[in-house]
Amino acid sequence: MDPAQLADASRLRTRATVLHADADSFFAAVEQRDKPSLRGRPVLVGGTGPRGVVSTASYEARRAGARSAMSMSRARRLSPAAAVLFPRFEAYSAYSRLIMATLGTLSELVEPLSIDEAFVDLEAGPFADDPAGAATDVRARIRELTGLAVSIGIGRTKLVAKLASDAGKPDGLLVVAPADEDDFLLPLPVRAVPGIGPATAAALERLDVRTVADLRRQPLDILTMTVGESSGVNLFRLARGIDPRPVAPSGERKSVGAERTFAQDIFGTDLIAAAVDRVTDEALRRLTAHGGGARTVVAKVRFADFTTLTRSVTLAQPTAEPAELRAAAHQAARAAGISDSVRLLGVSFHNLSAHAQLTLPWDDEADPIVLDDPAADGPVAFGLLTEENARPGLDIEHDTLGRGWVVHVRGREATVRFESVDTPPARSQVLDLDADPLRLVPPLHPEM
Ligand code: TTP
Ligand code: MG
Repeated sequence: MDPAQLADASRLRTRATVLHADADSFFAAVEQRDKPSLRGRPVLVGGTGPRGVVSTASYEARRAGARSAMSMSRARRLSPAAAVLFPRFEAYSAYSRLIMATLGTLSELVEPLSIDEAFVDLEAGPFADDPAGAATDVRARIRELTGLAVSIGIGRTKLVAKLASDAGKPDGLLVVAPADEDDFLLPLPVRAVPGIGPATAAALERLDVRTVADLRRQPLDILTMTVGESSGVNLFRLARGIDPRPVAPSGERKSVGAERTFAQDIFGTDLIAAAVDRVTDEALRRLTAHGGGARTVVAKVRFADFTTLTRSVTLAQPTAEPAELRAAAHQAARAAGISDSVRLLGVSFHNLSAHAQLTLPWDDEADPIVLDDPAADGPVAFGLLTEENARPGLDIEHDTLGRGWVVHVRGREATVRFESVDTPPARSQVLDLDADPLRLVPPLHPEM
């Protein structure tokens, strides 16, 4: 490959009109919004069981060192004052829809990347001449509508826009003009570049490459020898700020998958693994027919007693790579803790992306994220609150005392706070569930 041709940036747009928006500490910020007594306090959202993992930490808890993907027990030790909450995916989806709809007023071309993150192509809307004004305005409107802070970065490419929104966090807006791109990119550590995971970063470190400037000094053939042909080419281009990926809204389709009910219940690790493989084959065939890749793989398991469980694995980036998706399907199935007889197995792909083929080939280094399933069959059933179904943070309602949320339940004694998005902060109070039954209820949706 000809390095001069690869370094040719003439196909890139000339104005900084790619916008990247990412909500700050999203799950925790939604919790602080919906639970006024937690505003300004450290909050950890994630698995609340003994082996739980942190989904996200509020900035107050991050100051104490708590981070996404850390074990909840470690995060609690670092931030002992933190409120620890079980995720309420329904609430996060509702806030996400409002954020995405508001971004949609800037341009027809909005590409959601995750629940709280999207690219917007301002060239396709009326604000191409005033990206900073559009960003200031949209941040204010999202703040007004949802109470949430969204950081925005703007650049000539997806690469620069994403790095700029990271650099501006929290509650930031950073526009990187084409003339300032090198000043912005060159000092950044290569680890900050999306797609460069720990293994690639370690390989680069052996070449004494720590910053984007170091990376730019490496000849193409050294890079391809170090990390392989296609990754090397990608690194060579990214080091020069060359990233021609278009903002590409994903299609209508939300998921593809397959499921199978067995004539006879199956059990045993080997049989179940073989069944996961067969169902995954079918799901992969449908994904290939649909085109593109997926970021989330959901395994659905129905046991002989008809209880149904779903578990999902979300990868750091969308992929169309069958081996990666298959590994994620097995991981999700294992996370469902299959031990009993199984009646039905399903595997489906979500967070579909038309452009997974453009993701960087070294993406597989990032650890996948395992979440309790946000979709159907989740662990939350609405009905009367008991010690068994109680999870800290869930919404409850009392006939006369109104709406609030669960702090904890011991036996028939429930500690709750009666507050919601537009009430003053409430003190916690203890109720006897026999005298004062509480209903678990779905979250209130924020309105447009
Ligand atoms: P992020 O945007 O990566 O993180 P964040 O919004 O919490 O914080 P910030 O952007 O300010 O750095 O992820 C969005 C949400 O996705 C996050 O609030 C929780 C969820 N998530 C997980 O469940 N597990 C994870 O490992 C990560 C990184 C995020
Ligand atoms: Mg975020």
